[in-house]
Amino acid sequence: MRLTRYFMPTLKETPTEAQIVSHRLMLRAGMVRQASAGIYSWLPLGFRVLKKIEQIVREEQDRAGAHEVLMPTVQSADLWRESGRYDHYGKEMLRFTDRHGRDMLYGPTNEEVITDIFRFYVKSYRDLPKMLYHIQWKFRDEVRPRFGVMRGREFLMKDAYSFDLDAEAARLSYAKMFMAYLATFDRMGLKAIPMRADTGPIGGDLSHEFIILAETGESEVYCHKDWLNQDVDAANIDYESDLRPRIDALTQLYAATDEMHDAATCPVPAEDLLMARGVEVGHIFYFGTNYSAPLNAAVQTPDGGQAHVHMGSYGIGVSRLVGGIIEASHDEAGIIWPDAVAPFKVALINLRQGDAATDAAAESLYGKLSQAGVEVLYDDREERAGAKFADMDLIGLPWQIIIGPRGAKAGVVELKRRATGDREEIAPEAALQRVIG
Ligand code: 5CA
Repeated sequence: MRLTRYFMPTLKETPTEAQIVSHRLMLRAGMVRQASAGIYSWLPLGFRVLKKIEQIVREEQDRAGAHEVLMPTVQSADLWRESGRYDHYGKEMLRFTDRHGRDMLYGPTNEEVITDIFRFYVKSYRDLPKMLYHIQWKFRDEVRPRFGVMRGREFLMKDAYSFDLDAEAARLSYAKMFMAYLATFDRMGLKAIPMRADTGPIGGDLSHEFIILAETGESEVYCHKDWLNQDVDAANIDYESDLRPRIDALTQLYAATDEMHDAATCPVPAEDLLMARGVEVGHIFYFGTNYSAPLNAAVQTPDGGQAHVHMGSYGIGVSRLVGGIIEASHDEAGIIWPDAVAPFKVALINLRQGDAATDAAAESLYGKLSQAGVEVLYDDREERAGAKFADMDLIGLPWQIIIGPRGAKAGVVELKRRATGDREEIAPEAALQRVIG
């Protein structure tokens, strides 16, 4: 992509309304534009990151055996009256009536809609277990939308739902999602710590929040300091096996959110206990028959009876993750994208646009990078070198390849790794191999 043809409206000034670093950097990098309080348009650079995150989430859900569907954003109030949640949900729910006077709502979550789909089609224990998920916009009329996309009113969520014959089987599904979450966040370069959590308005008796540590996080958390070094070996998961022993081993180390933590009963000695702030990027729930009973989602059991299915629901804040990753990975100069979610892999910086030899060297390398399928953003603007460096450090692509008149003459480029600042002068061909490899 040539920057002169792209739409990346970076800002020089730090926007005053942004209180936390990820929000400031997202606005400055031209990733999002606020449309109204807590509601954002995604500009090209931000949208690319959102899509990358979404794709990793999708692949790990698929790997865990969940199947993707797409449910609507607009739901009928009737289903929520059936489940009993319509009156309780409160002001966070955006409610409206259609032209025929029917009560509608913009979905804050989808337990009711998915249970309605399930009960219509699935009638026998033989069809269980099933896990379905979708990645769809939600609306929650938060009292205080803040921190940019981290606490929006409209936000993108992956929500999955599991259906099982009984509590024992449902816990196996819960364990699959638990491990899928560790794998998902691991692939994004994040250390997400699962913590026993309160179930809130979703209900149920078993729940974990997945929290990444960041100073500006909204959640106060307590965990054993060894969590920071614990390797979850997330790449290596056999979803056909019972994952519970592995999870038990992992969760022997203490971790709890503020609501669940009790200093009096905490098993960790004070010197090993880490008190920190974090961002909740995922939340999973097992809630038995809380929805299947009122909505009458039942299947035939092996002995010929009928039983309400046991369900769980599993959320990931896809749009929140864009901000969360920046909170966890930035420096004074800007964002440092983990490779897996970077909007482009390489920034190709032409230091003297208009100089024939430099242009020729940059064009040639741009062609080769594109040919090799490397996502490259070519800064071909007629701008000062300092401004180009500042913009490219701000948007935080993993690699920078810098070409100036001196290097063009000598047949070398400078290759810089954004995360470490390491630089080396090498032949263009060698730089190409390095960023591919
Ligand atoms: N039905 C369940 C699981 S599918 C549910 O709604 N869970 S939740 O309320 O915990 O939301 C799931 C995830 O969505 C959260 O972990 C968080 O990462 C994200 N999320 C929740 N509210 C917001 C918000 N206002 N802005 C951005 N992300 C949010």
